[in-house]
Amino acid sequence: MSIQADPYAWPYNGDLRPENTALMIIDMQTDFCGAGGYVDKMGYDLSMTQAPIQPIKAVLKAMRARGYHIIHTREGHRADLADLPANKRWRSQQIGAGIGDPGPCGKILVRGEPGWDIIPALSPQEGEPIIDKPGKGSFYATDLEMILRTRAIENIVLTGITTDVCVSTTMREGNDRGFECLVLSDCCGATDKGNHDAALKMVTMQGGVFGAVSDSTTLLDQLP
Ligand code: C5J
Repeated sequence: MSIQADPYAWPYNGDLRPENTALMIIDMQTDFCGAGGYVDKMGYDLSMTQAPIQPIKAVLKAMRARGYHIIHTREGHRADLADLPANKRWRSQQIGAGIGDPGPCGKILVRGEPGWDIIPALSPQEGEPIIDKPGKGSFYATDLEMILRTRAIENIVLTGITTDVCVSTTMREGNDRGFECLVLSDCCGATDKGNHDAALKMVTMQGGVFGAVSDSTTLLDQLP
């Protein structure tokens, strides 16, 4: 069983089953796609990070119904900012969205604040792991790899925001660890269309240097 994708039918070995495959939904938080959140405060066009909400919802519904593993992530920091590198804080301040500073959705990118929460349209269900991460990649300083290995998950379907930052970093981290990764183009969004397109194109080089690219329509048609 496999899904039509670029540059190869995914997964490479045709072993696609609910038991060995996870849907990852990365950082679908108000801070990245809602009014008054981090991305909004930086002045970017929210329509681009909101575009994947409905496609992800459809994929989530289908994969949940078939018993696939579902894993959510949230980027955010401790309330005392002990896990916030000084350079990350400084850079966010330069662009007018200081991490840890008060905003319309509470303290920006701080755990427990309203802006940090996953948007209601994609709320996790009981039993679906949520990975809290301080960085862009979902593997760094988290227990994601342990959860994947414990559940014998080999394949990861990546969705979420942003394509060029947290989705891309997670895909690269996962690929280096031997996980077979697929990213769904319409289930991701970036703050810049060129960066979205480039991040997806990079995946397809070298025979699929980080995995493969497909879209929600194809996956929904072909998902076993
Ligand atoms: C960013 C993310 N862009 N979730 N975070 O800072 O992609």
